[in-house]
Amino acid sequence: MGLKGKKVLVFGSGISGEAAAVLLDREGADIVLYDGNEKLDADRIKSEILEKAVQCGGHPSGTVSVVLGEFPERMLDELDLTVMSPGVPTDLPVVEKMREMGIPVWGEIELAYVCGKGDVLAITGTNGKTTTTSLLGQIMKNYKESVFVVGNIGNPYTSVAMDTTGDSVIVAEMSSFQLETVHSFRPRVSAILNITPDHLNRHHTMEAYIAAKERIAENQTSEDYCVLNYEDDVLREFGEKVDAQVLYFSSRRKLNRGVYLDGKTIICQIGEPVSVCDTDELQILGTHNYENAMAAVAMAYAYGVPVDVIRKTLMEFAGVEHRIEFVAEKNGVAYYNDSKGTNPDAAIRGIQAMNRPTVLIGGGYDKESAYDEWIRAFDGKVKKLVLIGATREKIAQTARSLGFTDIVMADSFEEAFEKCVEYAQPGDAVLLSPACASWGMFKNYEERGDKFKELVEQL
Ligand code: UMA
Repeated sequence: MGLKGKKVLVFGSGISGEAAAVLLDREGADIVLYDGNEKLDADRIKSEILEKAVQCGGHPSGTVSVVLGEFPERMLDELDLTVMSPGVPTDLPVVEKMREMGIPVWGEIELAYVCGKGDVLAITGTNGKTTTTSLLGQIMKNYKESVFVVGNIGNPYTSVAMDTTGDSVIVAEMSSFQLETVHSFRPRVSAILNITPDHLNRHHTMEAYIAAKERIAENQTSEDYCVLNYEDDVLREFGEKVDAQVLYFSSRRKLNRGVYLDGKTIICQIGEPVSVCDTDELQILGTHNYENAMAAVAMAYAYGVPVDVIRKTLMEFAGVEHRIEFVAEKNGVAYYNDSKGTNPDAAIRGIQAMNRPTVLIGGGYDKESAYDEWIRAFDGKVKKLVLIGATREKIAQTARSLGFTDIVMADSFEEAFEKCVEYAQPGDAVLLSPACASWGMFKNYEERGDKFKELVEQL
């Protein structure tokens, strides 16, 4: 679809919505940016978009309008396209109505893909996406000139789409929210790292969540590659169904074709087996991180990156912020920021990485997760659980029913931190790994992690 002169509604004015509006402006579309939050400042949003469009070398058309609050239903008749922000549910009645009226509903990823050029390497999965995306982005930067790392990692794909050329590589972290609204999106190499329950309040069922994740490969053909975790039953089965060439990775067994751990050595066997490096040469720790590394190896190798470049980058890579990040040791207590532990499965990995008695901050926004597996993973390591946010009562109930009673409630993040300082003894760890999203108390997990680090620094 040519976008020039088309009436396009952008739904949501967070970072994706604003970047999508800038891109659409540069494409010459007639844009209505809509956000349900009536407290936002429409004039500020509009001038930001026009300013960014100019900075990006565009010629703003001036046809950007910003609508806040109640959805302007009368506008539906005029729309040629709607572009959804990832956080906006795709089953809202008004979105259903758009579909019924035949208005195409794209996500901002689809828009960027249609407007951009180059090869896309896309990663999804419940956990490990950001680490794998960062690592693969680093490998690609050590191999090619024009590389963009985008998506759920916090950098909208739409913000770079116009800068891509046929020679660019786009390394994209994709959430299930973003995958719900792709149509022609076709990565050259895709990967699904693992699938465990998350975001069930949005997708309602595990089946729908899995189906969203699997859309990453829906347009791939036998010229493309799809990298999957052999140890995940859902993904192993999915490998039988995809049209792309499947490459598995495994931390538990040798594979005939794929990337696997042989003792401590990462072997890439796509053709002749090649030894990539040993896990003790990596700076990132834990089996889950070795799996992330293997997925990145498989993706890079499938794309044609020489093993030397992959090996060198793997050994240089120091991990990502907010993911089991060591902050500082204060008065003999080690402080770890795992604010990216936004679901129980991710938070289990946070606990597993601790090797000291741990005071743990948990709780936050309610995504309708179950917390029993996470509590079971405490495994005698957690000496006190400090709970915050909307989920605190639910978590406390689950914990008590499983016999864990060392629980304290806090009314604010600062109070939770103070309690941790009070309970932690020299030799202990304080871990922020809440098993919940930050929403309701913070804008995002980065803001929560930054606050934690600020409080540690102030000690
Ligand atoms: N809004 C409405 N109506 C609604 C819901 C939201 O108008 O029914 C409006 C809100 O008022 C707000 C805007 O939509 O102004 C927010 O849009 P958004 O939630 O899509 O947020 P963005 O700032 O655009 O950030 C999004 C991703 N956010 C979500 O998926 C919730 C970011 O992922 C992503 O980095 C960014 O696009 C760039 O692509 C964050 C995230 O938490 C990190 N992702 C989830 C996760 O990792 O678990 C999926």
